[in-house]
Amino acid sequence: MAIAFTKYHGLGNDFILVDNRQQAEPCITPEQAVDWCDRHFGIGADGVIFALPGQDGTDYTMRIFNSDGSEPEMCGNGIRCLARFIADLEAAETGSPRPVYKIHTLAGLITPRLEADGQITVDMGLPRLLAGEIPTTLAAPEEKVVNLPLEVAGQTWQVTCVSMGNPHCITFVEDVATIPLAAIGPQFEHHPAFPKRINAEFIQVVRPDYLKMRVWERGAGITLACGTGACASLVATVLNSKSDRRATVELPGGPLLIEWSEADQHLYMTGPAQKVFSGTAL
Ligand code: ZDP
Repeated sequence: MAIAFTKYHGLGNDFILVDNRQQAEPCITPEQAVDWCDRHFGIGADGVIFALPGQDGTDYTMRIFNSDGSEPEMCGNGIRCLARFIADLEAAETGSPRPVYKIHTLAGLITPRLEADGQITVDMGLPRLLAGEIPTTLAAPEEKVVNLPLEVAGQTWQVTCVSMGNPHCITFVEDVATIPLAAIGPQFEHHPAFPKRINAEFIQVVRPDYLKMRVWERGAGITLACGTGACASLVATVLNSKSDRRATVELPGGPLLIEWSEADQHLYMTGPAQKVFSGTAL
């Protein structure tokens, strides 16, 4: 069956967007998503994102399949792409897209806002810090995991764990450029301490308001950017008294501005989302 799609990226984290507003379930299977994401035999992307009808009073629902077919709870760069995609759909249909959308996700309500300068700011909600919420067995379920030792690849790493709806494990390093990410990333992802696997971020604190990050993503491997990972990393740097509550996080694909609000304790992420091309998958 021919299915129309549009490809977008947020800082090189690229997604195939599908207008799935006619039905509540994604119109392709996880197995098809794996084929679509293949960079040689398919369209090529880090994931497939579906714009579904809203629920619980929201405007739309977002679901996403990673490039390995697994389904994450949330996706920060992806929801900026979704907001741009919806705005493009609404502009074509009504001529006047709304600037703010309430999006239902498996991580709860997420609210992207289109800014006048073309950037998108997303209210990413509250971080979750308890080991049971991550989930991880590195501490008792009601305890936080801040600067605790984890054995990976014959080395002891001091890690901090944060959930943005999806699970993240953050490690501070002197120099992100020298981390053997392709070798150690899978060993973090599949470590038995993480029953739902993990996204692994490596952070170099350049200044309290400027962090450098590299990421190994659960279900997608090395990617150029990870919005939930940048938010989780800012929370981890604050918990370790290494950064301000507002910082630029520089990813291989470019910078995101992240703020952990004092007022409502939500994470706010500002960054771009760009359309690349539209097509039909056969
Ligand atoms: O949690 C996971 O399985 C991630 N691979 C989801 C995707 C995260 C993403 N890169 C982001 O920007 O938050 C899309």
